[in-house]
This record gives sequence, C-alpha cells and structure tokens, in this order.
Amino acid sequence: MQKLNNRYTITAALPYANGPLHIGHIAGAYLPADIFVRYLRLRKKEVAFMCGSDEHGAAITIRAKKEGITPNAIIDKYHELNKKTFEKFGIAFDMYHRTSEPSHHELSQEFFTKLYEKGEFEERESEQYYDEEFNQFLADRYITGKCPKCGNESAYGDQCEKCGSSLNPTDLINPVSTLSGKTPILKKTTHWFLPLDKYQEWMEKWLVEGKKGKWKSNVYGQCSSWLNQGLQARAMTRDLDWGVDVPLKGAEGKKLYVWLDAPIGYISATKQWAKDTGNDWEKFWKKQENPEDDSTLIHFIGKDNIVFHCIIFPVILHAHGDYILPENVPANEFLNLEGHKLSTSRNWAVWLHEYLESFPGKEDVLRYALAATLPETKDSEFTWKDFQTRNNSELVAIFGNFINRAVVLTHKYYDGKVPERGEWFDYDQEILNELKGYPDLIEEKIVNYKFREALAAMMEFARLGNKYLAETEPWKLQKENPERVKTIMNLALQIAANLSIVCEPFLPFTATKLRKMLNIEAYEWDLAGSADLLEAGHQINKAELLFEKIEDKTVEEQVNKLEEAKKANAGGSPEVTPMKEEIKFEDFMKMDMRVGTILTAEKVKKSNKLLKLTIDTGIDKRTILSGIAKHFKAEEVVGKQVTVLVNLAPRPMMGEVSEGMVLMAEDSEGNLQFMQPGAEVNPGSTIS
Ligand code: B3M
Ligand code: ZN
Repeated sequence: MQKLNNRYTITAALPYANGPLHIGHIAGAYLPADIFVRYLRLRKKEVAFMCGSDEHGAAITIRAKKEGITPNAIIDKYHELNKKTFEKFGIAFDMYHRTSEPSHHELSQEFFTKLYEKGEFEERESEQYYDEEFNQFLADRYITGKCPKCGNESAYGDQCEKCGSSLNPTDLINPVSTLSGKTPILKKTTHWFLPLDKYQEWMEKWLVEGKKGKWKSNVYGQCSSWLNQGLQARAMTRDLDWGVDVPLKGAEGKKLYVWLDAPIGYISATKQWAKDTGNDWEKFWKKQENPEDDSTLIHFIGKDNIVFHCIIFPVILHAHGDYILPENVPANEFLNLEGHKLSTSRNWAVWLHEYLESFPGKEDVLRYALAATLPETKDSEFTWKDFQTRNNSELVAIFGNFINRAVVLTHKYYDGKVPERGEWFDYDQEILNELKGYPDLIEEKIVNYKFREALAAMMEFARLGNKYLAETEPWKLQKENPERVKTIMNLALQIAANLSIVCEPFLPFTATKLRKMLNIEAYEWDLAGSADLLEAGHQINKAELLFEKIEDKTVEEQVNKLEEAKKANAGGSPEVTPMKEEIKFEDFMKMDMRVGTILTAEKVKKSNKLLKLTIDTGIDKRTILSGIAKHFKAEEVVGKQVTVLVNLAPRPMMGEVSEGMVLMAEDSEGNLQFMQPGAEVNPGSTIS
C-alpha cells in the first residue's frame, strides 16, 4: 500500500474556450488527471479536481475576429460544448469553472494588488510593437516572426512552440502582425513586470533540492534549460480590450496577462466549488499552520505549458506568500494521429464530441485506447487500427470474455449465487497469490504517473482471470468434479470483483456496469487484493455485454473521414512554411548540388530515423546518412536518382560520418519526397 497524503488539489490545464476538444487534449492532460483522481477517491482521500475554460487571451479574440462575432459568443459556445464533452467522457471534475466569471476577475485582481503592494512588480516604460491599421499593441499571439533561438519562422510573441523558448515580441526576427499581416511600428507603453530573475536562486534551489529525480525527466529538463539560460522579467499586463482589468489607477484600458490570470483560475474554481458545496477552499490552497496538513498540489498539463506551471506560477505563488507550491507537474508530450501532428486548422483530429456521437456507449473504449498510448515520455500515436485492436483483442477477448464466462457459468451452475470454495489445488493457490499482487502493482504505477503501465497491469489482471477459466475448463469438469468447479468459480468471481475496483480509474463506465452485474456497491481500493470480496451465497445479476467487437467497416469510415479532411486541405490553402531570409546570389552559388544514384541502403542500428546510403555522385561513391527511415524502406530507395548537396562538410552521426545531404521535399506535415530529375541523367549532373 502506497503512503499518500490526506488531501490533494489536482488541476488540469484550462482549455481555451475557442474550439472543441480532440483526443490530443484528452491524452495530454485530462485522462491522466482523471485516472489519478479516481484512484485517490478510491483511496478515500480528500480531493479537489479543478478545471474550467480559459476565456481570455488572444486565442479567443483572434478566433472571434476571424468569425466576425464577439468573444462572448465564442466562449459561451465552447464552454458549454467542452463542459458537456468532459462530462460525457467521464472526466469527473469537481468544478468546471470559467475565467470570465466575475469571481475569477476579482480573485485575479486581488492577487495582482497583493503583489503590487508588496512591491513585487517593476513598472517599465518600453517600446512595444503596434499595428497602426488595427490601432492595437501586439503582444503574444498577435505577433509572429522568426525565433531567434531555433530559427522557427512562425514563433509567437510569447513563445516558440518549436523549441519551447519563452520570448518577448521584440525578440522576434522579422515580426509581423497577425491582424493586418503588416510589419508593426514601435510605440511607447507602460507595463508591470514580474522580475523572475530576482527569483532565479530561489527557483534553482526549489527545483534542484525538491524536484530532481522526482519530476519526469522531460519536465525537469525543460525547467533546467530555462534556468541555465537565466530567468528574465516578464510583463504581467497587456494593452488589450479583452481580459481582466489591471486594478491600478493610471492603468485604465490595460488587462492582466492571460498567463497571470489563467492559473489563478484553478483557485477561483476551487473557491466557487467550495462555496457551492459548503467546503473550505483555503485548505486546498493555503499553507497550513502545520506543513504536514498542507494539501498536495499537482498540475496535469501538456508539454507546451511547462514553463507557466513550473516556473512562472510557482514564482507568483511564492511571491504572494500564502500559497502552497506544486508537488509535481507530470506533463505529457504530444499525441499524433495516423502519422501526422494533430491540427485544428487542418481538421486533422478526432473530435471528442464527434466520437461520442459516432460511438455511443463506447466512452471507455477510447479512454482505454488513449490510456494505452499516452505520450508519457515521448510523443506517441493514435491510429484507428490500434483502437480497433485494443477493443477487439483486449477489451472484448480478454476482459469482456472473462467477465461474461464467470457470470454466465455462475447462473448456469448455481442460479447466480456465489458458490462456496471447495477443493483447493496448488494452481488455485498460485492464482490467489497473483490476485493479491495486482492491485499493489497497479497502484504503484499510478502514483508514479505511469498510467500506461498501470493500465497494462490492469489488463494483465483480467488476463489472469481469463487464463484461469480457459485452463481449468470448469465447463468440462462440472459433471465429474463439481466441488472443484465451486472453487474455480468462486475465485473467478473474486477476480471479477477485484477488477471492478481497479478498472474504475481507467474504465469508469465499465466499472459501474460490472458492479451492477455483480450486484455490489463500490468498494474502496484498500479492499482490492482480497479473495473474500463476495460472500458465498451472494446473489449476482444477469450477464450484460461489457464490450462489443468493432468491425473493419466502422474504423474504415473514420479513416475515410480523415482522408476527406486531407483532401479538403489539399484543395484549400495548405499550411506553407514562411519564406526564409533573403540571401545573395553568391550564397546560392556556393552550394554544389548534383544528381546522384543510390547504390545501397540499410537501416542504421540504434536509430529509427536514419538510413545509411551509398551514393554514386559522379565524383565519387560516398556514404550519406539520411533521416528518411520513417518514410522509406531501405530496399525501396535503391536505384533512385536523387538530389545531393555534395559540398556539405562531413558530419558525424550515430557513430558514422555523413558526407553530404540528400535533398527532400517536405510538406507542413512532415511528409517527405525525393527531388528527382524528370528523366534519367548521368550521376554527377549539376543542378543550378
Ligand atoms: N489555456 C493553454 C492551453 O490550452 C492554456 C492553459 C491554461 S492552464 C492555466 O494549452
Ligand atoms: Zn524556437
């Protein structure tokens, strides 16, 4: 049994109310959070599970502008839709609040005022980019340009999503207004900055002493790299007409930075929930007299939100002084879909509300398929084929089959009454020992945020039950040895009752159905691992199908839907990478590009990206390592004529040396094609 705190404050990133939710959102933050919370509730811990709509920031106003409607129309629509979607999907928040609520504005202003009065802000007049056509200062998402750190051409004014760097608009190279598409001018304005640099030392200590080895390495790594670059002051106010008013004289017309007010949304949600339910919100957020009584705060987020939750918000909470700090921030990486990045604008997504319509009653199937592929340590991928296999070969063939057999046979042999255990064999004892071990194993994985492994262990547990029945074959034994069958069926039913507890975090709808079938109330997690959950003589209900097979046709329809989206994108305006900086003709002439013929190709061991190619360049035969292994099999590239940059300095890669580069066409989704001559030419032919 794991040692836990008594009280938990669990937050899941507040989604912007500017669009519907897709599987990437769920896999990033909400499903892991829900699994964790459901487990804590089974352990009878006091939990506040908080979320809500983030209704400020440029994400909302830019969308409203595009659609020619008010921000209010946008947030009302998507708040309602997303709230319902979460509910239907079984994400059991205690509160799904809104940052447009007056109570949230008040609390955010209180926070700002407190920090202001403590002298935490620096008032600075500076030159900021301004769009003369729209009469607006351009902060955050209102401005894009080239990232000075990684060269990404479409970095935003607050962050580069490619390399994760935090930016100021004035850091961008070739800045462009997202409103008018024009180059902005600089204009003076005053803002209140939070000097994060002042907290550099404190932050280093907090992280290194408290979180090293405890936080996931992807999260800890990002934080360290921030600290290594040195923290810098960040403006906490904006010149915008949408958001929380800055509560200062002389700051009329200015709003709080959305990333200041959004995380405070977790607190305002807790306050609202406490008010509605007669609870005390402060014990979930404020430091208690005895630190042992402090709540444990955990933020579930996606990797693009790490800096805000691991550095900026903790600094704000610390500077305020009264609040607890996050114990952990188990951020996930990204989920891809059928080989491509999820994309709202390109409609490359599985939208939750559409899934719920197409697959009614199959909420748990998607929860299962997503939990099995959560991007916990690196980006992962959802495919409809995998979804189908997980359903048919695991949920139906193992879990469902086991429960069905156990319940049906109990009715057949004992009129639905749990039989007394009779004769006891070594094999039954082995099964019993395994039964006792699974709940602890699942629990150990959950508390360490290894939800994929926890889910796999849960399915192993069901597999144990399935195997037990398949190997002992009670249906064959019943005539000659009914006493032995009683033992088998009793133990099988105990496994089923255990599963109703341990599957609940992952498959809450299934757990409810299973409890109904077994005619039991919800048990606490502490009881899991017992072989005496069901008393002999206990009457169970009739069998109900837990899962049903998903046919090829059904998933094909979903794949076709995605293909349609792809076609629509191809016809419309595909996302095009912006042009790079202008170069001189002489620069271009320095590149020596030739047609070469690929002579041999093989996969580079230890790399899933690289192919090792030998290429006849006309000048020589040389080795080039090319990052195309995910797109082409070695055998299919041999004999192809390709474009080679032959005068690129040799580069060591994975223990080999690459002598040049094969040029590839790459679309915005990362699909690769060779650049080939229209007809065969001699190797060594120059390209200019
Ligand atoms: N709305 C960003 C996002 O949806 C932001 C999260 C706020 S959490 C306090 O990715
Ligand atoms: Zn970058």
